[in-house]
Amino acid sequence: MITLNAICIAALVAIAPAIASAGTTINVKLNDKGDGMDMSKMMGLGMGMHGDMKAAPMSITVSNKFAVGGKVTFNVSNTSKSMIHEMIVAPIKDENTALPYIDAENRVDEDKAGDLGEVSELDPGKTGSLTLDMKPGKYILYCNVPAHYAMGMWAVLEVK
Ligand SMILES: [Cu+2]
Repeated sequence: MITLNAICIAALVAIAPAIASAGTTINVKLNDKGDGMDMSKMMGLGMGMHGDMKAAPMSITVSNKFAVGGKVTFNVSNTSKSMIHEMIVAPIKDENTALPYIDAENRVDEDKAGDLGEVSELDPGKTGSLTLDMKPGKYILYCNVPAHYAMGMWAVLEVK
């Protein structure tokens, strides 16, 4: 019995760290409403821009808005039929403060916002993944193809 117990304990000790380090997996979808969208009227929908998000022609949806601190894996899928999208991860203070923006280029200033990692420029229908070691805090996932962020392509993730 002692031997059996010892074997069981050894097995548990071996398995436990594997479970603890598996981390959180988040499925991320990069979405748009297709070629028929009227893009000209759909700006001002970035974080903290106070636009009507229900009207957003583009979006990022996440399977989970919370993750556990440590390893976080993002499995990213571009659901678009016609457009390139990407996912960039940056830390944020809160959900109401606008990200630094380059108006002339119609996109977020990635350097000022702080780029923790990205799955860049996925063709329509393609997938990619990214694993980050994340500390507790709030983060934004956004697409920085020109104008996409302001058309609603962002989501907030909280790491606890
Ligand atoms: Cu995009």
